[in-house]
Amino acid sequence: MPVTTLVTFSVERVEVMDEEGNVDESLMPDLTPERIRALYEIMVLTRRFDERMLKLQRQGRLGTFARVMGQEGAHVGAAFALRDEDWVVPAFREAGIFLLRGMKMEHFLQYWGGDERGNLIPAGVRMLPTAIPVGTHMLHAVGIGWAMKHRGEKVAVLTSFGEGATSEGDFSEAMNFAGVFQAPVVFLCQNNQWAISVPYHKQTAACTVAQKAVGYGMPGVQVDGNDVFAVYRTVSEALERARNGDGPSLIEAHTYRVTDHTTADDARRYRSEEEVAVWRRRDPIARLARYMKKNGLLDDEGEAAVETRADEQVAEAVATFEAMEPPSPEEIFAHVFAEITPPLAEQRADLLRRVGKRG
Ligand SMILES: Cc1ncc(C[n+]2csc(CCOP(=O)(O)OP(=O)(O)O)c2C)c(N)n1
Repeated sequence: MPVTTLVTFSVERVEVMDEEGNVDESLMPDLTPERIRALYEIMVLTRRFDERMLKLQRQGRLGTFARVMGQEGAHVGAAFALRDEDWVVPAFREAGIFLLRGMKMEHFLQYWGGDERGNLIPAGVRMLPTAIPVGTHMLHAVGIGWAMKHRGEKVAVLTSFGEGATSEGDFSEAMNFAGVFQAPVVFLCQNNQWAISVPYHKQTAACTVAQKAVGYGMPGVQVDGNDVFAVYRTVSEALERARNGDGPSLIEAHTYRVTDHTTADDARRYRSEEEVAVWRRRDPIARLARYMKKNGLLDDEGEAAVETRADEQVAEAVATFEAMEPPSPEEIFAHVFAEITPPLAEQRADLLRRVGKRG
């Protein structure tokens, strides 16, 4: 009996733009200068928002925040490939997706300020709210994709998550179901190499996340996640395949979390400054700006104007957020379950008693 090879696989990595902003024209996605400027603006807005969130938290004006600095190329680049009728199901480190898809910045601030009412998605926007439980939302994405398929809508679902989420059973269930039922889902793993203090090599023995696609019968590819053109190109192709009924894909955006896990973390305790410095030099926004300057799409003055506009927008949203009425003690408990559970009812009564005492 001979031994035969049943399956062999290889994993491709896509890069379009180098760190100096030079592109491989043969791989360059079809983006007009206006679209490239719009992409740059939303990435800068995401960055300036992110920086302001840290300051607000440090000043005691915000609960916490999962910063996205350095990951704008990965998640903004991916969401930029969506059409309005497509769905997006993000996790918690995708501020740029929320801003791009029309979530009001003040509501996003309200959510991270601890007020769940800020998690309401505007009517008509095909997006699910922030999902803090790691990995659970990938199943929701597959459910939506399957429903869209049954309804005959030619749309795709993009869901994003960290590499830590791939160790959850939910990831396997979502990938398997999507593969078997050919759900139109694009799984985008923002592999930022750290799940809080757990490094990639302790998360998985696989040398890429992309190769996990093989086991579920779908294509998997790695892209340079700090190269926004590579991300946009790869995600666009995968979304198109999904819309055309050609099934799901897994895309690993290889990137790095240059800041702490959240404002409650201190990453200096578990990783070296040298490692971070290497990735800071690969900054996705600086790289795109270099490309744009070389190609006459941006100059120093334009760059400063984009930053000023972003800062103004953020300042306005912060002012609106800080003028909002906090929720009443009753409202804090209102939307947790359809019917309030006995322990929650007890906590609510306790809080009302305390507030009453204070008043
Ligand atoms: C089910 C669940 N387990 C644990 C946590 C605590 N937790 C929050 S983020 C995180 C790490 C997530 O890492 P990864 O998926 O790589 O995403 P990243 O934070 O790097 O963006 C953990 C363990 C959680 N929120 N949900």
